[in-house]
Amino acid sequence: MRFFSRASAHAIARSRFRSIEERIGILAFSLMLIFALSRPLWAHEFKLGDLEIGHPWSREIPAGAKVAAGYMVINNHGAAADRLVSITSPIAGKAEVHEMSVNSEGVMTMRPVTAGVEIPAGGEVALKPGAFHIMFMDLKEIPKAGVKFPSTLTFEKAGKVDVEFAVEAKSNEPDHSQHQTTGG
Ligand SMILES: [Cu+2]
Repeated sequence: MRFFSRASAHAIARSRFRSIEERIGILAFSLMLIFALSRPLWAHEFKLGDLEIGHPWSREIPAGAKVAAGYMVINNHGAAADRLVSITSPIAGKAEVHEMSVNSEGVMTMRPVTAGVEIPAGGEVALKPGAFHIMFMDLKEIPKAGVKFPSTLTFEKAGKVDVEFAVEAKSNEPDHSQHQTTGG
């Protein structure tokens, strides 16, 4: 009995000691897991010099639609501003950078951004629904959810970079139907 209790006390002490290391391990593992789960599995990014292009994506378009939109987040870690000036893709005869905004009558409008999108030094620009976006026109191929299509971005200073747009299924996010009615 005495031996037993001493042995179990020893076991408890040892397991308590071990659990500290284990806890650290579990904590580290949990943090990794949380980090992994907080980023969508399909998240992907591309680098070009000081520029970082995060998760280019496009939403699946309804049957009969003639244009598709592209979105991404561009970070500029450099000390000088750069500009996204043009974009091409084998799936589209033509691609433009567009800007969406609400006019004085409260109507959503969009127009091509001829001078390109400035990515400020140390800054970030999000191309997203309702704001700047890429418009893929004269589609040769209809982007299907779950696939990725290639595209080349050209920046004024950094030059060209090949990226892939991940096509996502339609969701409840604000849609891009404005383009279907105005034709891009
Ligand atoms: Cu557009």
